[in-house]
Amino acid sequence: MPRDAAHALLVIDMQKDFCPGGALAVDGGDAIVPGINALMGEFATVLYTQDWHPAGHSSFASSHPGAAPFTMTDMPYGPQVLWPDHCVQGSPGAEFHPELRLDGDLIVRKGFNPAIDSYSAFFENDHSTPTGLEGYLRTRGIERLTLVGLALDYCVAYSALDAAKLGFGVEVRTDLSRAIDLDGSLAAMTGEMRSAGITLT
Ligand code: VGL
Ligand code: ZN
Repeated sequence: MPRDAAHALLVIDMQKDFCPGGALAVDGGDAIVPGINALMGEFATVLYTQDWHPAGHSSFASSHPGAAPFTMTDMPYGPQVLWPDHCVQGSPGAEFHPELRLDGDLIVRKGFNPAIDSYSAFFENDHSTPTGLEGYLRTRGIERLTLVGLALDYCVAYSALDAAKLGFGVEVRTDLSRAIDLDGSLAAMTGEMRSAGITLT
């Protein structure tokens, strides 16, 4: 039995590069695929995000001479983690996990602007450039979201926080998500999500 039509499932960045063996692998990233697939059966509306960077993206450490991955830099829009090259448009690592069900409704690509990273499904990291997802959800009558996927302390958390800010009811299934946990990011983002009234399950 699907849940009510105003409640959608948002599957964040379940791509090969975020799974073991990938360029920015999250521990246990692939272990959540069967549970996510099963959960899809409970929702009438299923949406996905796909991290989708051009080669040489400004969030890649390789684009900053001398910079190591997992260090910080200052971008015009604020502090930014420098990542290993990952989810390059058209590369195998940018593909979804091969066992992920892909019979849902919409795929939102993000991170394609060379100068701005985009953790959230709603806004780029300048917190003002929209992806268009808000309009899609509102015109489809979606009022509540359940989030799953990768990574809990980056793209899942930023998406959940923006969704809550925009007035959607938000639940994050932490059992169907896995974290990168860089310098305490998991504890920090968990705290922020709780303060924002997001249900962590
Ligand atoms: C992500 C870092 C860089 C994520 C994406 O999906 O959480 N993290 N790009
Ligand atoms: Zn990325």
